[in-house]
Amino acid sequence: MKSQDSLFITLEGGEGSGKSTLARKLTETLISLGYNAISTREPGGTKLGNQVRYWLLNRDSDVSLGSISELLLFLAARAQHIEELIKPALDSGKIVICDRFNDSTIAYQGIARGLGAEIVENQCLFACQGVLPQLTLFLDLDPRIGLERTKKLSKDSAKDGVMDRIESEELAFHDSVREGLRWIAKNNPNRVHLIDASQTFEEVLQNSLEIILYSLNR
Ligand code: Z5A
Repeated sequence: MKSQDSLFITLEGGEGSGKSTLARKLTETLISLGYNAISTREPGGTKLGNQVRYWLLNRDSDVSLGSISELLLFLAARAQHIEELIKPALDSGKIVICDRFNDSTIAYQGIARGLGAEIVENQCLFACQGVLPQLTLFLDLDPRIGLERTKKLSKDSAKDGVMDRIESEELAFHDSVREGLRWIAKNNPNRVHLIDASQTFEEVLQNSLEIILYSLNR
């Protein structure tokens, strides 16, 4: 195992942009190169996170949710995720790759749901208590392509093309998420690296690895 400093990496992008596949492959590759790396996702990563995930995403759940409750549930799951998993892993020198984090909350709840980017960013900062990503890979993709990939994936996995509560929002909502993520990338050029997710998966993986290895060896 290489001696290394911890690194907190987040993956952001719309539905079907390839984040989960990339998180898996990056973790495997970094481990094969001798790094101590783990991957996790939001909402999720803890028992509370997985329960909150069910309420937030399952279309069959009979829990009704307004935009503010939705925001606070994402943040409750995040606070627990940081305390229970992310911070201990970073404190022990690991590379943590997290599929979605604060930028999703700012883009989905702050911008697309209309709660306000600044107020949501401040709420995120409160929930994170100083544990913030050093590097973010933003997989930028037209939502039309991403949603097609997701539909195909759910068909292939015998879910009969059923989309979750947020996936099934209007296309305009997903366009607004993409614009939001682009705006965040433009305002955080040192942290956020935009990757063209319409490339082949191998190209996306290669671009991502170059950015991470550069960051680790700096
Ligand atoms: N959300 C929120 O509103 N606020 C928040 O604060 C947070 C989240 C944290 C989480 O859903 C939902 O919660 C999400 C945002 C919201 N909204 N929705 N819906 P999730 O975790 O279930 O799903 P997701 O994050 O949207 O991911 P996804 O739909 O599973 O997509 P993905 O992870 O980006 O893609 P993938 O599963 O890796 O790939 C999809 C398919 O495309 C698969 O068959 C791959 O093999 C294929 N693929 C991947 N890359 C490529 C390339 N380059 N070319 C061709 N095909 C590819």
